[in-house]
Amino acid sequence: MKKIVILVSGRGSNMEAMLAARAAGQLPVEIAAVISNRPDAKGLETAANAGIATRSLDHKAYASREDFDHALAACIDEFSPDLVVLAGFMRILTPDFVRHYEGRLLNIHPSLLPSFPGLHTHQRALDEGVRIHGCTVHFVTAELDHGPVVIQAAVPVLDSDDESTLAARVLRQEHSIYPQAVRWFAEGRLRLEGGKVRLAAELVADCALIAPQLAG
Ligand code: NHR
Ligand code: GAR
Repeated sequence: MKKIVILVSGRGSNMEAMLAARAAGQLPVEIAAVISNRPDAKGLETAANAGIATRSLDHKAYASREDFDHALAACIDEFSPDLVVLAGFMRILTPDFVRHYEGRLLNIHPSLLPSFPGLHTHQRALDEGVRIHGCTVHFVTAELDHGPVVIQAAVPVLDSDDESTLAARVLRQEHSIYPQAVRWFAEGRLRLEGGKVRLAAELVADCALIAPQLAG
């Protein structure tokens, strides 16, 4: 069975979605460890309660990004994972770190990339007035939020939305597509080849047609 290490910075609901999928027999992986750059991350507590090894490496204790990433990679590699999963991990990673995990480092980003890379994606989507928003699972490359896309889910943006209602709608989709992507990897159906995603999987859905909300 493939081994994964999950990196979190906070709440850890995407990590919980992986635990739930595993418990339901839908994610054939060994979750070797959950690691956080924030010692107080709720996700660490959740993982420890589920009997998973946890580690925390406070990025503020390191003099540079390179030093932190070096220590982080050493910590991860103690578990010799096949795949490293960023789940709400909030530190930009150095090119050396990314290269070390090439083809075995996934991220979930809360927008339909290439729209809205970076932070505060839901508020920016509202400010732009887009009608469709969503989330993206991608392989991580050195260029932030620009790696090859594995799977995306779309949600409508409603006139009544604020940042938190929109974030909640997107988050429900994150909890569905991220375990799916990790499952494909675990089953050997998903890989990065020459900088492109190769996926041997059935079509998940035909298409999503999302119209603007009717006024009134
Ligand atoms: N690293 C690389 N090289 N490439 C990517 O695609 C990465 C990455 C590290 C994290 C997740 C990403 C997201 O999905 C991710 C993708 C953090 C920031 C950020 O600005 C931006 C994007 C993402 C994660 N972080 C600030 C920093 O200075 C700190 C912000 C904070 O601590 O709240 O690192 O959105
Ligand atoms: C998720 O919405 C994830 O997509 C996003 O943060 C949230 C983490 O929630 N990630 C980023 O913004 C990365 N910069 P979680 O901790 O409950 O999984």
